[in-house]
Amino acid sequence: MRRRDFLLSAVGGTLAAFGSFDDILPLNAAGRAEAGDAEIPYGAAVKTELLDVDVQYTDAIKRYCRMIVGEGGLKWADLRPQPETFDFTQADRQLEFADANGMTMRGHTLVWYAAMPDWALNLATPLAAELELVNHIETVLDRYRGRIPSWDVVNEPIADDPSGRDVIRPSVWSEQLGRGYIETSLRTAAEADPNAQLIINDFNFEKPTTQCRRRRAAMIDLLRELKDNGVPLHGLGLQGHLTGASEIDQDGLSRFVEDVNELELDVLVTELDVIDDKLPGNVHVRDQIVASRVKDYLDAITDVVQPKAILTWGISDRYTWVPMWFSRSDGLPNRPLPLDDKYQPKALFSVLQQYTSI
Ligand code: 9MR
Repeated sequence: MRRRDFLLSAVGGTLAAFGSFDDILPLNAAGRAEAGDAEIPYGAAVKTELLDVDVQYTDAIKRYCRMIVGEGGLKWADLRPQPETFDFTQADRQLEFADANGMTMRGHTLVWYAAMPDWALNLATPLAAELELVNHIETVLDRYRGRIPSWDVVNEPIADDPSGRDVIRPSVWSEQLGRGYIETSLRTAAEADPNAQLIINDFNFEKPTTQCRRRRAAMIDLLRELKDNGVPLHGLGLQGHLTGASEIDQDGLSRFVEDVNELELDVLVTELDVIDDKLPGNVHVRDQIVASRVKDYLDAITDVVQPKAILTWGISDRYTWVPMWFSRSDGLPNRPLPLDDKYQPKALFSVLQQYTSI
């Protein structure tokens, strides 16, 4: 039963047209009590070089997070500069920080098409690719077995706009091994750390577009195939890089989460933020829209299941990936995250308080 069927959103469509929405958010304490059955652990992606260096940043992570994930560090480009080298410096530092502060750490990510060193992009045969893939997963999980409990084993496997037979995103792994690289990765991970939570992580399921409908269908097909074949897989990570200028397709998203749930897979929100390049410049207006998108998104998910974790991709607008790809044409800084660049909580923070431990 979906909560939305009997609990009408206070904000919902009101903001959709960027109309009048002054002071609808932040929501009050009553909203918090209604919205969640239990607090969902909150976490954030961290930049290794800032930990215990930028004091305000570090304090914010310590104060609000129960969980961290490295924004980098475990990606092949960081870990595998040369074929024979594993450089664990960043990931070790992140884990040490998590342990010292009573947090858990998620592992991001074992297999991705991007952030790859050249030598790995040039793996030229199926045998070479499989040997490297298996060796990589075994080596990393051997090192962190029992210490990093949850892994984005495969990141972004679905093609941007899946159609026909082109459903899997092109990568060196799919080129050499076909879609079987996903099964191989999961089976290798399960053998290397039988207790780890193994996740497939992907984005762009939430807009009211044909593309997103296709992406949801392709992901459900993939998850079903893996489950039918007895492949070890425990959940789906919804990245949640929301597009501020687009409404959330709440019905489509809820149905998708129902399908995932029926496959007995957990749901996590792994990289939440709101891309605000096309939103109005006015900061108050922008922050309200950003917050309302996240509320719509989390309502649609929590109507069906409680995610096992909700992590934002960064914590403060001071440090965010968004301007790398989505800088604003008016030159104003992006505001995608729960704290502003002075570490003050924004409307998005209040929304997260309704659902999470933040
Ligand atoms: O935020 C990350 C950025 O700092 C890196 O340069 C980039 C490439 O490694 O990856 C970004 O994080 C991405 C994540 O790993 C996967 N989902 C999309 C994220 C934002 O691009």
